[in-house]
Formats: sequence, structure tokens, C-alpha cells
Amino acid sequence: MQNKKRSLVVLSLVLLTTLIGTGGLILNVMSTKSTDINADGVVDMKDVALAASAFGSFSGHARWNREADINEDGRVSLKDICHIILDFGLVI
Ligand SMILES: [Ca+2]
Ligand SMILES: [Ca+2]
Repeated sequence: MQNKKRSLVVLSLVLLTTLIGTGGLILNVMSTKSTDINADGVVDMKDVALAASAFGSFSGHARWNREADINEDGRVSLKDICHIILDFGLVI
């Protein structure tokens, strides 16, 4: 239940920043890492959910998911989720 709440909060923040146009501004470093976290060939809500469940984690943390660290800065943050949102719907 707590993960569901966290996912909703993170998703709301991402949608808000994307809608007001700041999503691109906080992505000061472009990433070449795939935003298709679960490697199923499409960037969708499953990938957002995976990143949301790892949100705030870092290497060694219980919820750490290295694949969700899109910008490879050692943390899963809003920047990583914004990368996924910007690629949302992309078929890889
Ligand atoms: Ca995917
Ligand atoms: Ca990161």
C-alpha cells in the first residue's frame, strides 16, 4: 500500500513538472541508457512504476533498481522518472 502511495505521489510530481515544461529543464545531462526498464520493448507505465518503486533509493538500498537509474548518478530520482516520461510510448 505504501508503494502504491509513493508511486502516485511520484507520478503526480512527474506529470506536473512535465506539464508545466520544467521536466526538460531538470534533465541537464542527456542519458544514453534505455528508459525501457523492464526490457519489454516499449516505454510505458510498467517502466514508470518500476522507477517509482525505486524512487529515492541508491546503490545498496533495499529498493535499489540499477536499471531505474537512467542518468547513472547513483540515485533514482525525479530526473530518472522524467527521462522515462519523455520517452513514454516509445517502441524500442
Ligand atoms: Ca518497458
Ligand atoms: Ca539517477
